[in-house]
Amino acid sequence: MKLVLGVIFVAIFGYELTQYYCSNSRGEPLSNYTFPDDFKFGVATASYQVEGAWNLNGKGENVWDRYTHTHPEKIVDGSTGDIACDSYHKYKEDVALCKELGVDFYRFSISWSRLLPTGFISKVNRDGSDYYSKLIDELLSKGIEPMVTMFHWDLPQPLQDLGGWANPKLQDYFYDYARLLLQLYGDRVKYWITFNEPKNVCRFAYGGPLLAPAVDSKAVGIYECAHTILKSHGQVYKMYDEEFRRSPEGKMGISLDMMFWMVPATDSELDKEAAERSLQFNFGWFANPIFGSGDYPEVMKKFVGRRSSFEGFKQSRLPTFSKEELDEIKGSADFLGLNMYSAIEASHVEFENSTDEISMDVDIQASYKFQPEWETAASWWLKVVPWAFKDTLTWVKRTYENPTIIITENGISDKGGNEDYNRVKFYELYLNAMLEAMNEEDVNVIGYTAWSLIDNFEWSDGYTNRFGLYSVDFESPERTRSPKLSAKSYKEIIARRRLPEETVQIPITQRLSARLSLDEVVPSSSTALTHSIQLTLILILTALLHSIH
Ligand code: GBH
Repeated sequence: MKLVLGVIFVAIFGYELTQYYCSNSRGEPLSNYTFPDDFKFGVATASYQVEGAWNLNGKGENVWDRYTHTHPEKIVDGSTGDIACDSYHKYKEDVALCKELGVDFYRFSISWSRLLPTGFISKVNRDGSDYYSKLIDELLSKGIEPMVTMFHWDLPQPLQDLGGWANPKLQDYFYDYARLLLQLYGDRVKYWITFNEPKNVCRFAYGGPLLAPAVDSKAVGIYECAHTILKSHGQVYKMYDEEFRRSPEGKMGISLDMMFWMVPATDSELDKEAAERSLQFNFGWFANPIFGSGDYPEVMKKFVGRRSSFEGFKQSRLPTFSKEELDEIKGSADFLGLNMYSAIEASHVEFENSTDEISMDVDIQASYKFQPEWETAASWWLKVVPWAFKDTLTWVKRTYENPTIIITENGISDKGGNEDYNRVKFYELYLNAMLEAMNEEDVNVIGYTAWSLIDNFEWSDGYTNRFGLYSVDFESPERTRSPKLSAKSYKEIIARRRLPEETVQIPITQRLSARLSLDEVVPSSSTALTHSIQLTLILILTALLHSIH
């Protein structure tokens, strides 16, 4: 009896232990597609999230400096990017990590106010221009291509004081800044991204309290912001194309986000339309003018127009482009940068006659919820839905006539630690879905970027949610970087140019639904069941073993 029980005991515990210690034991099968030889891999960061040195050597104040200093309560842990990962001083270490991973390119962004402390072209901060010059040279000397984002959310405060992106004048100031970047670095940088996720800038920084400067203008400012950004992008692309493109390899694009792939809640026509409409309002808003027919999506014009007139506006709250502007914006990109993350379910909402709220949310006429069985990352909005990546890519290909796509961000958050099995698995599953889209749907993806190289300041989540392939010790003045399991697995994928045959097996103690507190996650019922059965068995066995003694 004792022996039998002992064997069962060892079987259950032993199984768990092997899962924990043998990182080689694998789970679900992956496709055996390989990455094309010329496929490029990279990693990404953004200036405010990693640089620190917020007021050193002539840097000016930006909206994130102002926001975190004056509204610590808006940041989950009350933190700031004052020091962050201290990449301003440790950029050589960051480049060394890129080298260790074997990536082809490093995507980083330039801090506008480090270069132009006032935001305007009249005063260039020499220290700032040197800093990025050194970073670029360091990358090139290690055989890594720089991919530069001109604007990743840290707008100079003096420009915000004029209304920020809701002010059409910003187009001129962005033009001056972009021109300077092209003059300074155009000879060495082949990949340019004008804007990172303009939708999130407009929706969250001008339409509510989630990103700095948290202007609350969710019916008007939100659309004006997008309008200025689209015009700015078009104008800068034209300048690049006409004056700065050094070789056919020189490329400029924009990074648009699929924060949520939209899944119709039911099979009804109305819900299907609500999902498509939501894609158009969130993605088509920027993609259709640049990559599509060349204006805001028809469905946006219709819905915002109808709602605006119902509210008493003489003109639609959705602005209109002139013919020249439309021409300049249409086709103004050599590639579509896609930031891929999560998915959500969309349902139709009837036109609301009785609400006082005027907002883009009301305009869209859709409501959203997550499917309870989707696993969640540490960030509430980030659900692990790999097939959404394949569906997104297929939809983007069909909707925008097969554009050249670079995945400029993809990644998952957790609460930290270097044994990040969930991240290893996330990358395996998402890369697998991407390979399926490339091979089964002929989607033209030429590069992929993991977000992020290192743990960093995750906007209003501060340092509570971590996305890095390398961890950063934020307690230590050294901001010591160390590799997580995911760094090793990403490195191996890049070197072998293929995925392992099966996904990594996640130790039970590390599984997403097991690790997060209940209010953060609804555990998937099957995992919860397995856990409770296993636990009960272990308890019964322990009791039995005791009683035998
Ligand atoms: C990207 O945004 C950003 O480009 C990058 O800087 C960021 O670190 C990364 O992804 C991970 O978030 O919705 O309440 O959390 C992805 C979408 C939009 C998610 C802004 C976080 C902040 C407010 N992000 N959002 S909230």
